[in-house]
Amino acid sequence: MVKRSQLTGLTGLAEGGGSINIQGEEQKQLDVMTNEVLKRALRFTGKLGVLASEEEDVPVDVPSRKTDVMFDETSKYVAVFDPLDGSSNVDAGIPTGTIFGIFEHEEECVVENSSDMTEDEMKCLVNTLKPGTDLIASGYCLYSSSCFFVMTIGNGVYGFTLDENIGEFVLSHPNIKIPPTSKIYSFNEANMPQWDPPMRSTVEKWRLGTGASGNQFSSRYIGSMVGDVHRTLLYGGVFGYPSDKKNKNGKLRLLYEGAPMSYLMEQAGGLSTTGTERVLEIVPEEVHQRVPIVMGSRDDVQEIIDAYKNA
Ligand code: P6P
Repeated sequence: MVKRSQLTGLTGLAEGGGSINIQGEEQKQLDVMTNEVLKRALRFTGKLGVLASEEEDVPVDVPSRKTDVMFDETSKYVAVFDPLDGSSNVDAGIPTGTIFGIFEHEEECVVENSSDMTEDEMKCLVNTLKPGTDLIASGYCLYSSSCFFVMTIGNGVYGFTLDENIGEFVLSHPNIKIPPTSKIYSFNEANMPQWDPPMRSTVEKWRLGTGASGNQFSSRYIGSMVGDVHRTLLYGGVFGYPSDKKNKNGKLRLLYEGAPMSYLMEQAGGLSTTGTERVLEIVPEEVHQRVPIVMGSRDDVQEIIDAYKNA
């Protein structure tokens, strides 16, 4: 859908701009459609108890299908996802991606109709949403020069590439490990004057080649988290959206962007921090809460952590 969107009129805003999601962002047509595709595919598994999406105001309880022979009450999961992260880039053909995380689903939230939930039902569904340390799987799909599928189930990071000739994802990166040090930082540098001093001073050193590694860094930033994270995993580097004066919690969402990507990063031997705490340990209080994130090559992210500690 993404690849052909230029030809099928699927670029541009949903409902001519009238569709605003809970983030207060104008939804693209593809935001809405990819969200539906993902919900339908996940429902079809019969294994899903709850899902939370960037494009859904509140978590959606997936009605049990007792009649379905595949249905198995005990193996319900919670899926959290951003169906098309970086969608504002689609119209220009810049890489975008889907980010997902999977949790076990213990809480039994019987929600008749998730559009008019009671306070308790809402609390129950939000309780279903756990810290990143509870993730049992996470990953992303990157729609770029190739279509990549990168995932972890807690025992390393595996990367697949879609072979369109056979319509299958082929294991192309059997064991992704991020280089411990790097020469690439990946931030929206326009926000640098607003960053916390430890963040600003460290990146200024990297620019001058006077940081801990002595490496002269270069800047790479495509404004699409999945593409920036994929390059960081393969080449090494430090990607992030740190806290700044305007946005104390940065811009990225904890549940379906920060935590799933942090799980991958740690599984690949990297680190992911807010500057002062490990992203995976943050317990969500609100489905769409934002989190400051600096993730990537272990030694370089450690330099940021140390700078915050010393400050
Ligand atoms: P900015 C895309 O909108 C996104 O959520 C991430 O994919 C990306 O890393 C970030 O926002 C880009 O934000 O403010 O630098 O354009």
